[in-house]
Amino acid sequence: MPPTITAFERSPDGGKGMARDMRVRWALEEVGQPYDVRLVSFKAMKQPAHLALHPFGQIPTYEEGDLALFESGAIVFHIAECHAGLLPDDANARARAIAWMFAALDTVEPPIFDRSLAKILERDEPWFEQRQRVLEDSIRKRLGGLSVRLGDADWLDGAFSAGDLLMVTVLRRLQGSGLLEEYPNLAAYVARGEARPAYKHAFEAQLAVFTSASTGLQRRA
Ligand SMILES: N[C@@H](CCC(=O)N[C@@H](CS)C(=O)NCC(=O)O)C(=O)O
Repeated sequence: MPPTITAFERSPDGGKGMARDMRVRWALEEVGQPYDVRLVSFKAMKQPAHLALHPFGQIPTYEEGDLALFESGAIVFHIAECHAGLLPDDANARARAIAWMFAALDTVEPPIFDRSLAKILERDEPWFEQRQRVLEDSIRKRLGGLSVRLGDADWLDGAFSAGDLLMVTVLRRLQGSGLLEEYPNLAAYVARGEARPAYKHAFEAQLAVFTSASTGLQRRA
């Protein structure tokens, strides 16, 4: 049986691939693992059946045999551990790739996500513009460090890894903001990630959910 992941029945982003099932789909496509997708509504995510899988009532989740996982980073890590192609064999290189996974989710994503959330929830507050500037400065600090480290390399540390996969998905949230474009090597890095066949397959699959009237199960062979 292929693993089953969960995704939004109707993604609020309208199919832009910003929801975190995108990273899991991409990882599965990179390693060539077929998978099923169970589509869940916002209401269903807060019901006991889904809460048993995900304590916070969110997507994505991952089920395979006796194993149920939540947290996109943990799921991508599990996929990378079980299949070749997303983590190097050399122990030190592997540890560094895992460090980049944490950097993406723990250091780079928070200010980027806070900015997006503030745009939705705080737009009418009198201090909105000021807070946006503060968040954008925090983002620039992260992008500056990342840009210097990447330099003119294709990927963060040698071959493409799960660290790059997560970093690209995190940086994508900045597209159209002008912030990413301030760092041409990072904009090119994101474009390189998006040009990978596995990324394209994953993107099309999540878009197909949005554009079709399907609810229930999606199968990716
Ligand atoms: N840290 C979690 C975050 C999960 C998360 O925020 N999921 C969003 C979709 S991208 C969600 O389910 N939002 C609906 C909600 O929180 O009710 C992860 O990486 O999996």
